[in-house]
Amino acid sequence: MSQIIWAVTLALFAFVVPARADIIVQELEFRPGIGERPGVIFGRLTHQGAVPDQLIAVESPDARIELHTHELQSNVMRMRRVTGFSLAPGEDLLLTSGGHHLMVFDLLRKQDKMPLRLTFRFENAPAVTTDIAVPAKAEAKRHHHH
Ligand SMILES: [Cu+2]
Repeated sequence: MSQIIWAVTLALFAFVVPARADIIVQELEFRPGIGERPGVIFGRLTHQGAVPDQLIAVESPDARIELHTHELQSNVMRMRRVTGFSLAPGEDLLLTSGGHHLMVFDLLRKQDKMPLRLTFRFENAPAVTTDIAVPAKAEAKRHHHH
């Protein structure tokens, strides 16, 4: 009997302890674009794992999200789309003005006050899905989309 209980306990333990370390997505802020211009998302990603990881995509049912960075080209800062952001163990990845950021294209407003749903996909860590508030200004600008 005690052997059975021990086996069940072990099975539960194996199930509960995550095999992959989580990445915390926090301090998200959505700044809508003016008119038809794309919006931008800032925030902070905290990597709790022991091995390097990478943010490879951010998906949304309500918009197309691109990963962008800023780069100095001929003394001019320009935005450039990238395929991923590196996440070093124990370090935060900052999504910030003038640095790495998320660009929001083709924002679709299904109903008023609906938040923007984002799914962050990583090379190793489990995906993180979170909702981000859409400021009222964006709703007013979204009377017509094509
Ligand atoms: Cu950009």
